[in-house]
Amino acid sequence: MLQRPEIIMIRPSFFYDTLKGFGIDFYAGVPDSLLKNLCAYVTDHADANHNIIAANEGGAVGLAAGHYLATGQPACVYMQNSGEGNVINPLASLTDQEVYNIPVLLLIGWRGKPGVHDEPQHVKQGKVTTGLLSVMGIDYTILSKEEEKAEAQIKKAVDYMRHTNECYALVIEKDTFDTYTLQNVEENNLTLSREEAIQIVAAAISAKDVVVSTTGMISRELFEYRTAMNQGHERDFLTVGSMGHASQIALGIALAQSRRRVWCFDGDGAAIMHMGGMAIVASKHPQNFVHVVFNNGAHDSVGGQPTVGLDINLPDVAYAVGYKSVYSVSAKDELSKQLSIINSQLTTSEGPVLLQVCVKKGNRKDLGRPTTTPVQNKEAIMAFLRK
Ligand SMILES: Cc1ncc(C[n+]2csc(CCOP(=O)(O)OP(=O)(O)O)c2C)c(N)n1
Repeated sequence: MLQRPEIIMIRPSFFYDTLKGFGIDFYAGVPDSLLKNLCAYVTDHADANHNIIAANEGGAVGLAAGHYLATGQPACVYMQNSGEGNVINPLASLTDQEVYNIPVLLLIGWRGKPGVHDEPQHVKQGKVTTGLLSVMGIDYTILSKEEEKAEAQIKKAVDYMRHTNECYALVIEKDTFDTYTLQNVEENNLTLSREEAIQIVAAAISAKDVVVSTTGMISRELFEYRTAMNQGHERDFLTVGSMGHASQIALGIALAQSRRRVWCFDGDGAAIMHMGGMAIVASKHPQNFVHVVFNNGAHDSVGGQPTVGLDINLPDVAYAVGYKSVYSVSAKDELSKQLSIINSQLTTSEGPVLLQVCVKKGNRKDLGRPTTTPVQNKEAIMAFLRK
């Protein structure tokens, strides 16, 4: 009989207990799909003050530094490799041995590893993941999928951090962590799905308008909607990477083309990641700017880990920084009504507008991915914007 090869992976409980054994029990980070099982385990087993899902990865390094100052213990910061960009500044000017010399154990999910097929936004980041660590002078290892070897690597990392007070990175390949299903699922009682909400908003915007959509499922659902409706994709800029910057891309377009409405389709995780961008949007008073935040209180695209999106009042934040009109809806008919108000108002009154659409978590299992390349997407929208 043909034997199936044994799949070797690390149990999340093993990793968590091993770190705990070495005195590391404080986690901060931004979730990643490659670290989904570990993040779920940490969420279930660390108390709320020992696992902080940060606004962005740089903030997580800040939290780790604060924890070290108060306890003398290094913390673990988890992230997708796309978060490396967000941590370079605090790694170079806060934790580095030439500045405060503070140890942090970095756990970096390696999307786009050379030789492993991945989406276009991960290819470049995958190539430079370890090179960036080297250039920053951060020692690292690729974590073994065998527990015994992984334990030895973790011990080496901890010894290194204790002796040098420097950061150390564990780079995590796909399928390193065994399955773990989150037990403490925070359900919201919302009924509208993000995909339905996206379809309603996309159907309500005029043919001249453009959309800048954010990283993850929001862009994928918008792309599928256009395909299903036999529409082209030239009006949409799908920000497949660069999480948290969609509103600034949209602002750049809105300022250059003030007679055209620009809609930003944002997620709560992304909006919070670089929330300061909202103040900059408001400071320019773009009358042609509509910021739609599909708020499910989660990083849905990478496993549904919670954000603070539904615990804070995003419309109030937008209003406080100077958005002219802010709305929040959670039902289909409310959404349609609000869109017609926004559409009628925009011709007369001032923007920017923020529309929060509270939606439930989850996505269609057979959701596809954009079939055009990022460069094709750029060329198509630039041609459309020239019209
Ligand atoms: C800088 C950076 N960190 C992390 C990621 C991984 N990532 C991709 S989508 C996503 C979640 C987005 O959440 P949200 O904006 O709330 O949208 P949702 O998926 O819930 O619709 C994350 C964390 C990334 N792409 N870039």
